[in-house]
Amino acid sequence: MAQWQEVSEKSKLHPKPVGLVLQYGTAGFRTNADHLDHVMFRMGLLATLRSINTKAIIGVMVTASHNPEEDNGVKLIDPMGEMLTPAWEVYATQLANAEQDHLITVLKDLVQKESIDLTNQEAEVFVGRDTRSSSARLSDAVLDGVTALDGRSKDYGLVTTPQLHYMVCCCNTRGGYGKASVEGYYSKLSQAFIQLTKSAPNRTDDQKCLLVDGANGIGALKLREMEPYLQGALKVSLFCDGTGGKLNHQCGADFVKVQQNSPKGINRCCSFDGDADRIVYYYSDDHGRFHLLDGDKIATLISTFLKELLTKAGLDLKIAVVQTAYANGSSTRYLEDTMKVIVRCAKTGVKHLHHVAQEFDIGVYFEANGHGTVLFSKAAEEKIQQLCDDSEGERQGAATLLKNSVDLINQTVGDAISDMLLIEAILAIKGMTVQQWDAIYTDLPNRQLKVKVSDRRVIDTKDAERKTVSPAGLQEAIDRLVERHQDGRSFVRPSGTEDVVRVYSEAATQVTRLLNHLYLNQPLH
Ligand code: NG1
Ligand code: ZN
Repeated sequence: MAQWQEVSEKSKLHPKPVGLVLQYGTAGFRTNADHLDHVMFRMGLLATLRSINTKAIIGVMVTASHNPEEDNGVKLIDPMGEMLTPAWEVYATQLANAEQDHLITVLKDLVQKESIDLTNQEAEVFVGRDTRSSSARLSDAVLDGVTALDGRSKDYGLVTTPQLHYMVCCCNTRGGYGKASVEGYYSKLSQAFIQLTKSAPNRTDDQKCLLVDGANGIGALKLREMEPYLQGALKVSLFCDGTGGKLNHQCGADFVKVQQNSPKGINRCCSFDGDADRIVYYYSDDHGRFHLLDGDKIATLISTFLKELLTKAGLDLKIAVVQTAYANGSSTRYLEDTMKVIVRCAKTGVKHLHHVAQEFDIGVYFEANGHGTVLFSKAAEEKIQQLCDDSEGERQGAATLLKNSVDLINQTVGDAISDMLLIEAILAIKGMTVQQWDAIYTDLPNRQLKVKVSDRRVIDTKDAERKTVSPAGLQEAIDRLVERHQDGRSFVRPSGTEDVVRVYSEAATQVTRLLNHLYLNQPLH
């Protein structure tokens, strides 16, 4: 077939380095930008086939998120704005690793397995990219892949990851989710934010101003574009805005979360990551001590707010919070015991959390690192709308706040800009300072580190990665250590994005055994 001939010819312009093996991991492909040209071309091909297969628009985002500037990566977006379905992740890996002379065979196999009819089929792919210097040429390679299979493409250029998810969802729902343009995105979110904050008419200037660390990336650029739409309802002071510093270097959500340190000594502030799908908040207290409000604190604030509104509105909707093993034990305890909300634990990676959150009327999901959002079931959205129309007084007020929250939230994926606006609105409506928010519960002291081992795949886990099943004896050894500490909890798991094993532990105190031995006369063993 002439089509395969063309793909074969064009693929020679994007040659695969012989022997290079990559995997479509937790967040797509990620590695040094110099090794990705062939992967991008092939993901253009894959997205086109997926588009024919689903009869819908598919998205391709070129970014390596919080990784260093030298890296890059790519992830595919499925029709409703969600992450690529797992079965196709396997195809993505096969396609990326096929040696040059096997590429067509692998493609034909896929076409056959998925019964894709290549004759007279329309395909459309949306492409977006972050601000990395390599991203423009790599997104051109994606576009080449789409063209090679006669697909149509729309290049959105520089956009945040969540913005591209939003575009895909808007178009596939024929405008049902919003207008598929950056202006549409800014208008929808800004209007919802302005409506929400009308419920807090006495906001002080202090409450209206927020410092934002843009990680020297796309989030900074887009937030600046969005400011006029907010009509002064939020005054953003951007730093690490890409005008001087390097992407994600000593700034951004991952740096702040992992180093537990702020890029500057500051009051209420938040940090995005390199593609603006993560956010963390923080402040320094009077003693200059740094306080982090991570994804767990964000999930707590949002779920508390929503639950209170449900009660006021008299709406009987099932709300749950979905976390991962990295959620601080204090947050889980507070949510279950004090807030009385259902808490579920999912495997690391937002696609797993997203999936679990879909089981509830309202599913709030956040990874501790600040990646998350809220999902509302169709039925929940309809009930909220109905109450807005049919009720009055306090019930209608609560229903309207819920409706505006739905509009402000990007339900397709975690979105730093949308999350930030929601948090700012909640703080304003509740008249809460960042310090009061922080005081809802106190994090258990915790540590996270990574260990290089020769083969991380020897570690196998169960129970949402909280227990190991192999190698033999490892779990027992962890259990023996953990049981010696009050509120102790620890787990190890192989990373899905780096060639390392991650180790996490937390306990009621961080006093070392040596100090216990010296001062409390406890045994050292
Ligand atoms: P891995 O490398 O599998 O731990 C990391 C993050 C995830 C998620 C992905 C994708 C931690 C401990 N892990 O996954 O939460 O965000 O990257 O970016 O932060
Ligand atoms: Zn990211």
